Amino acid sequence: MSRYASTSDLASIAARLRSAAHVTILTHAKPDGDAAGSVLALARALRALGKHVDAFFTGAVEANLMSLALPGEVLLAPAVVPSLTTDLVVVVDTGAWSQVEPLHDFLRAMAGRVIGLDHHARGDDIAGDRVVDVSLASATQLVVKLIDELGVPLVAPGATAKFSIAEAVFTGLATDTGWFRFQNADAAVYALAARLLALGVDKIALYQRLEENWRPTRLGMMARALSSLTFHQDGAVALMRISLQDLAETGASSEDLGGFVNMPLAIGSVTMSIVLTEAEPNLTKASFRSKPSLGEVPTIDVNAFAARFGGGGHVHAAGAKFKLPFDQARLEVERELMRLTPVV
Ligand SMILES: [Mn+2]
Repeated sequence: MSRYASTSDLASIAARLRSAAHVTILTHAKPDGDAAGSVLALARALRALGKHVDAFFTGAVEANLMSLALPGEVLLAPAVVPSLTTDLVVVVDTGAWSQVEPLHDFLRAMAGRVIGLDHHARGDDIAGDRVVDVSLASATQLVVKLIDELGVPLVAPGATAKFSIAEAVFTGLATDTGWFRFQNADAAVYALAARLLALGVDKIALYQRLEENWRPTRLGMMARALSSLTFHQDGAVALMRISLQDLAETGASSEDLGGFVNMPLAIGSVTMSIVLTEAEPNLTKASFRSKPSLGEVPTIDVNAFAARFGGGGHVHAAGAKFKLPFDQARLEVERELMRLTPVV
């Protein structure tokens, strides 16, 4: 298995994009703020250069995230199928086949004309030419470097920052760092945030559009999730479960569940949080989060933990899928938790 790493550089990718007339931009299914922000930022930059751009979100998209896009700015796959007549495809914020399932046929057909821009530690060979930088907190940090290489201003002259490249970049930066709280919010993150704020990005308005714009069903489901909480490894690991029955009874949908996995990290003893979500009767999705170590307590590498189940992500945020019924997936996770080096 070849290592998932850069095979190209931003200057070469910028050159390929400059010579393309029609570019298609994709990201992982069920996009988060960084995925959506990366797609929108790159789409806006390439359109500013006069390119014909098909920008796609795939799978269920939170209504909050749709508020980032202007009407008609993005297409929704798989309902809309990407056109094979495009010159180049750019896949942002993922390089894993498992995260672009509805687009496999399209991406295989486009082989050789797919570019990857990612900041994840694990991925596959979707893109022949790719830049992978795991030191970056958000994929939008990488996208903005490419846009700077292309020479496109982050806010068009005379325009406001709303619906600008800058706003899309800020969205990825803010959401992938937990609004600048996580360990990955380093000096480079704050420096880029300062640049974007100086361009007029309205962080309060953006926070309200993205984080304070939920339906009541989210809180109903939150109550369910919290009541399912169990503790493992002497209280160091918190596990929550969300079943199809919970979703049916609260009227919530998967779009209402974003960020739940972070809630148990508010508990002092908890260094790792897990949410298991029953997506289908034989498909369970797991989200893993861990807290950075402050000294005595070792950090749990959830990327390595997720890898035991064929998943992956980052040291402090990762995911995995189980083609198993809900209770069996939970048993698998609990069994692996027993093998975790004790953390107290
Ligand atoms: Mn990301």
